[in-house]
Order: sequence, then structure tokens, then C-alpha cells
Amino acid sequence: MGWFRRRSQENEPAATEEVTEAPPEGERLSPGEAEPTLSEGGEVLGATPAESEEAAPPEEPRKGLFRRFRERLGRTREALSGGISRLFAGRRVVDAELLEELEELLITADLGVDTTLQLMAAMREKVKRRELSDVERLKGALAEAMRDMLAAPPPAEIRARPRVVMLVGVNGVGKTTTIAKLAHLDRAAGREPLLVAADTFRAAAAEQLAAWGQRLGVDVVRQKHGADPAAVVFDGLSAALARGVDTVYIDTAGRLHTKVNLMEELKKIHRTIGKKLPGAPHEIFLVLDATTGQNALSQARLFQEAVGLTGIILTKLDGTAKGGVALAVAHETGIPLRYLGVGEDLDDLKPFDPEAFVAAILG
Ligand SMILES: Nc1nc2c(ncn2[C@@H]2O[C@H](COP(=O)(O)OP(=O)(O)OP(=O)(O)O)[C@@H](O)[C@H]2O)c(=O)[nH]1
Ligand SMILES: [Mg+2]
Repeated sequence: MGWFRRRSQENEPAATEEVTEAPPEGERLSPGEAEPTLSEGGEVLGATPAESEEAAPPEEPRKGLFRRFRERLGRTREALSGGISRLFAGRRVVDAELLEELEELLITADLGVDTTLQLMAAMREKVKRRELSDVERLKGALAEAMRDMLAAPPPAEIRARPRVVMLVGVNGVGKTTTIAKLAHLDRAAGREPLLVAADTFRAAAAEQLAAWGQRLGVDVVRQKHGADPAAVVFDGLSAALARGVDTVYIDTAGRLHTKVNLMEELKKIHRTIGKKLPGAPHEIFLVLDATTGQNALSQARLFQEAVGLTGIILTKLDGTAKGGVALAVAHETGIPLRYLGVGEDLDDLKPFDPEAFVAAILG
């Protein structure tokens, strides 16, 4: 693909800073309530620290939110929950044959071999102890094992201001769209974000981010096409400090994790951020497209090696039956899942919550 053809080293010098100004205050989205965390029943589940201080939203909207989330995960639920129901149809006893069929189902639902074996070991142990006398109990035990597997300590609270967040990932996974969604969450929580267009490689990339900035009423720092992304980041952080914003989102170019020179460029961007603002970036999120299935694991490994990751954002869970990959990603990388993308709109990014996720794919 043309996107991967790199320009020569002696390409144009960095252009002067160009800041896409936000529309006047009146046109901005008014800071309202933070995005409520999903819940299955009445209880708010696993709110992130930043959001846990916000007032709890009323019961009905929360139920509606979970219903919508569950709907978006419909294809994965059909593969997993539907598949298990079909497997169990007409059978009352949990025997070795049933367990083998379940194992196969989990592997084909993109949980991966290692993750499936770990879950099945827990199931077999319970069968041995005669704790799973019927299939309903087995389904409940599987849900519990999945929740345990997905559980992670809450993300460390970052008090730095600005909080610098870099998004990385291969082409087309949803980095730029996810930045817009994150900035939208910030605005709703009363935080002021700034977006930095460090994807200077793809011609339309800065325009895409600028369009989101316009829509959100958020400033975007950009330079011309082909500029050194590290220079854009440097300018972006200067602007962020001058304006006293709360968060800075750095949009990087999509890059194949196996291309050494592109990963070196990412390391350079990373170093530049740290030089300009010691301690930054505070978060490095890898964006993974759920529809890519098991390839997500090698992407996670190589991006982790290159820059270190603080979290994973899994996108495009709507419209795929491969949502089970979330379990493989969490289990096999050890990197916490932080957000899930379930659609193309600004509201379609949800803080990751193991309980709500398992309820949506298995319930
Ligand atoms: N259905 C769905 N589409 C999504 C989601 N997240 C992003 N997209 C779509 O995926 C496409 C690519 O999104 P981008 O944000 O441009 O992806 P990117 O990673 O920035 O792409 P490059 O910068 O080219 O590497 C767009 O059409 C988005 O609307 C999601 O959660 N669900
Ligand atoms: Mg992009």
C-alpha cells in the first residue's frame, strides 16, 4: 500500500505551526455529565477513577446504555452465547464430550488456543469437583472465569496536567476516530482537550482530525503534509502548555508493526514527547480492530516492545462475531483493556468493564 512508502530523509523541513482554532464558545458542546459507565442492572460497574467522582446517572438511562451496548455486541453474543445454547440443546449432563465441543467453540469464536485452554482448565476442575452438575451452571461458571480473566486493577490516576495520551496502531484501526471520542468524553466531563495531528504521512489525515476538532469545538495543532511528526508533537505540546489544556491527544500515522523503520519513527516521537514534557506521554494506547482477530496479538507484542503500552482500545466490536478476541488480548498480553469501540459515532466509545462485557457476550 502507498501509505507505507516512506518519503526520503531529506524531505521538506517542518512547516510553521498551524492551529485550527475551535469555533467560538457559543458553538461548543456544553460540558454536561460524563459518559455514564455501563451497567447490567442498577449498579454502576467499574467506573474509571476520573469518572467515579461524577454523580451517578439516573437508573433508566444506564439500563438503556447497557441495552445499546449489548445490541452492538450482538454478533459476538450470537457466536458465543448462541453457540453454547445450541451445544447444550437437549443435554442435561456436563460430560467430557460436551467440554470438548465447548473448547472447540471458544477457539473458533476467536478466544485463541491459550486463552481457551485456561478457561477450560477452570471448567474441568469444577466438573471434577462435581460443582457443575448441569449446563446452566457451566455457563455461569464460564462467565465467572471470563470475568476473572478480564479483571485488571483500575488504571493509575494521572494527576499531571496536561495529561498526554498517544494513540498508536496499524492502519485503519480507528485511532483518529477514537481520539475524537475520547475528546468528546473529556468535554462531557468538563475537561479541555487539545488534538495533535502527528500523522503527517497520509495526505488527508490532518484534515480528518481538524474536521473532528471543528465538530467538537476542540483545537487541533497541525503542520503541513510530510512534516516531521516529532516536530508537530513538539509544537503541539508547546501549544498545550501555553493554553493550559487538561489533555493532549496525539494522533499518529497508521503503521505496520513489522516495519522496523516505522517503529523507529514512533520511538522518536515518543522520545520527543518525553524531552519536551518529562514524564509524558502518560498514556500510550494501542488501538486494535476486533475484526482482525488473532493478528491483534502480534500487533500488541510489537507495539509494546517499541514504545511500551499503558492500555488497549479495542474497536469495531459492532458488526463482528470476533469480539471474543478481547479475552485473548487481555489474557495473552497482560495489557489492560481500557475502552471498547462499538460504532462510528462520538458516543460509541465505552470504558471497558469486564462485568458488562461478559454479560453482553454471554448473557
Ligand atoms: N463500526 C465501527 N467503525 C469504526 C469504529 N472505530 C472506527 N471506525 C471506523 O473505521 C474507519 C477508520 O477509522 P480511522 O479513525 O480513520 O482509523 P485510523 O486508525 O486513524 O486510520 P489511519 O490513520 O489511516 O491509520 C472509519 O471509517 C471509522 O469510522 C468502531 O468502533 N466501529
Ligand atoms: Mg488516523
